Amino acid sequence: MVLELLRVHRLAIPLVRPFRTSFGTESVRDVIIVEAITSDGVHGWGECSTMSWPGYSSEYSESALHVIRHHLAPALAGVSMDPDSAQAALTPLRGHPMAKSAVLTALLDAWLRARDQSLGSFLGAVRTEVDCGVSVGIPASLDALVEDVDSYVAAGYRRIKLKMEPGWDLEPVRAIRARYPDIPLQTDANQAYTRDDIPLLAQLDDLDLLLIEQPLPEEDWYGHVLASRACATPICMDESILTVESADSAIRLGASSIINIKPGRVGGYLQAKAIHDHCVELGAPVWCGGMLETGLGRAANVALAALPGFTLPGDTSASNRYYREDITEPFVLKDGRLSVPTGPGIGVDPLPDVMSGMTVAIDEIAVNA
Ligand code: OSB
Ligand code: MG
Repeated sequence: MVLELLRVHRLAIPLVRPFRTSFGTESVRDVIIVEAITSDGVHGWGECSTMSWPGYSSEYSESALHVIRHHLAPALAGVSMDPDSAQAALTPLRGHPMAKSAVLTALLDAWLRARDQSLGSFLGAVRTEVDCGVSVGIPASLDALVEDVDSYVAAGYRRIKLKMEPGWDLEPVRAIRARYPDIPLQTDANQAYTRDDIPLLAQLDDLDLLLIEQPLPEEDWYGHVLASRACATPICMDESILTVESADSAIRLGASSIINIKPGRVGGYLQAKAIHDHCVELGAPVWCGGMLETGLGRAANVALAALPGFTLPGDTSASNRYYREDITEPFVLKDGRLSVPTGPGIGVDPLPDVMSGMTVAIDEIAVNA
């Protein structure tokens, strides 16, 4: 079995409500889906978690399309499809983890489908369902926030994450904590603060938060150490964690006592599993982050979140938190949990009509034709 073709689909999918973070607002998900087609006619799927602009990290959708066509696909010519060989073929190319993750996941999905093995079983899942949290964007007002959070609590989410930024921090988080004294609650700043703001972050200590996610810039390791020393609330890095080594450094330096693992950000599911395994060895809890995935990306994330070290609820929300119509059968929350797919590979397929209705461009790249 060899990889014959990569078909790269670019979709535009409206979000149910605009998602505002400290780095910008997204109203339509600009998402790239990689379809790997093998010589045996097996199709595998991988989702790229880039956004349309380099706000979360330096990658964005156009950069991913470019690097897939001009660098990743050529690097796979003559390479075996087994997951370690495919990953090794891309390792000499620096950066671009989200583009790599999309391609490697499509290959892995095809490889697992050919062996009739699920991604969950391949990765070492120990759960059949996972606890789900929800990430709540920055709304227009405090009233709008309360309305959003009420709806998510009513839907059964097991943890609420509030996006924050300077000017939108103590007051909204206090309001939600006062309204829901017992709900597991955390915040995410997406790098919006500086070292000067650490005393303000420490004022969140009396709100019994699970963690504060990425308060400072990606490169500010010492700043996160200072924040960790000043705050009783655990600091959890997201954007800074790109490899096993960065996770190891974060924990050993005391920059981050909990790690957010996003497969896209770390270059795929093998890397995500390696970071998980290392964090388990060091005794650091991990949880599965998200990037507003469609059902394709969500299926794989839910499989990852079923590994034993994922002891905190992930940003693995149901399809209807993001999309009126998902491109797979919808993931539905039951008692605050999603079921881990059991079918071969990622265990779900795109609905062809729905997907083609949302497609804005397709690029086909011959690899081993
Ligand atoms: O920082 O975790 C983040 C979405 C897009 C980019 C970055 C982040 C997020 C989220 C949403 O918080 C997670 C999700 O529900 O998929
Ligand atoms: Mg984050």
